[in-house]
Amino acid sequence: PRITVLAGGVGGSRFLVGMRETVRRRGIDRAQDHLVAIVNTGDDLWLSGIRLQPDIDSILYALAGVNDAERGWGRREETERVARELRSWGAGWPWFTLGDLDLGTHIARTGWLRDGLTPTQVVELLGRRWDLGVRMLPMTDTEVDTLVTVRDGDDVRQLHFQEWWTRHRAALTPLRFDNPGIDSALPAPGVTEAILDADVVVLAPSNPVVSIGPILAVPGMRTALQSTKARVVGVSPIIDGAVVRGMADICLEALGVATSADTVAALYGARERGGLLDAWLVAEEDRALVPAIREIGIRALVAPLWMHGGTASADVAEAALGASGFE
Ligand code: GDP
Ligand code: FO1
Ligand code: CA
Repeated sequence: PRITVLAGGVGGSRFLVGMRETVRRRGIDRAQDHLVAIVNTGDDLWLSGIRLQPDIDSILYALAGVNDAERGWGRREETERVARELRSWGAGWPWFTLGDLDLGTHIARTGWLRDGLTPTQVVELLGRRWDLGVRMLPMTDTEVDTLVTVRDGDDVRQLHFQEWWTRHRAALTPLRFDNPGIDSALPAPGVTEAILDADVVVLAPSNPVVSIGPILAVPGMRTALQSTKARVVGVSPIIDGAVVRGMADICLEALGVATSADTVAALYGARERGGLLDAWLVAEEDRALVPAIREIGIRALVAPLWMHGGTASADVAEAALGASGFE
């Protein structure tokens, strides 16, 4: 099978670990020949002259088994000696910690970029260290930021997504999210083909606004999803009216979308009616929403959606494959 997954950080990496397992269960050794991840780069940033790619790194570390699963980002057994030095220098953001091991990744990446490699080539190099079993592609090689417009008392101002989330813990009410310049970004090499040539395309249970949103905003992406012969299956990041973790609920509110598995399905829309989804997986807790989702024109299926651990993630991935009609 050729499986292409659109993914952000935590939800994306948990799902990809499961999907890799389902591919390997089918007796396939080189899972990376069958499984492509198109990864959000909207929350990438420059800090102290270093290029960070939070969602790429979350997926990289999780597939390599070196991630801090509890915290949800960065490396396991991390130390922070360099971060303390940076704080003493007043360099970077004092509320944004670059771990020592994580910095190794950022320095390698930044060096390769300065040598003239494209982000796609850099991601390919990062992926070579471990047997990831997934081919990672950044959504675009164009640098795009995610900016959040917030209301701050009587003021309206714009700040970087990382500042809004990591520094303010989403406490400032967001009015909108923007990716300036994304209208002139191009899909990274291989991205359009990965969608058009797939047997199955999955929208991972990632943040619909700041992870899947930027991927879909890259010009050509929606057209590719609408014209692929593959079934497009989405997995709900919302269970029982709540996020599993993170701030997708607050992001959705800015779009005027309720935090519910059916409203997120409606946000993506039915492929047969100009939207993106053929099928949508919801948790047992959301069984009552199935008729409403079918009403929108999307095949709704109840599936296990809790991805706590590799086996649980594989069950979710199996359900997504099942929903695609491709076993
Ligand atoms: P980020 O870039 O690290 O914020 O991660 P993503 O955008 O990939 O994923 C964030 C989303 O993952 C959140 O909206 C969560 O609700 C969702 N998520 C995390 N764990 C699970 C899980 O076990 N099951 C499901 N269905 N969604 C999950
Ligand atoms: N999240 C935090 O809450 N605090 C941090 O200091 C922090 C540092 C950090 C460094 C590199 C990296 O790749 C991710 C990092 N994150 C940190 C996670 C990140 O801000 C977000 O959770 C995701 O980007 C959300 O989409
Ligand atoms: Ca992210």
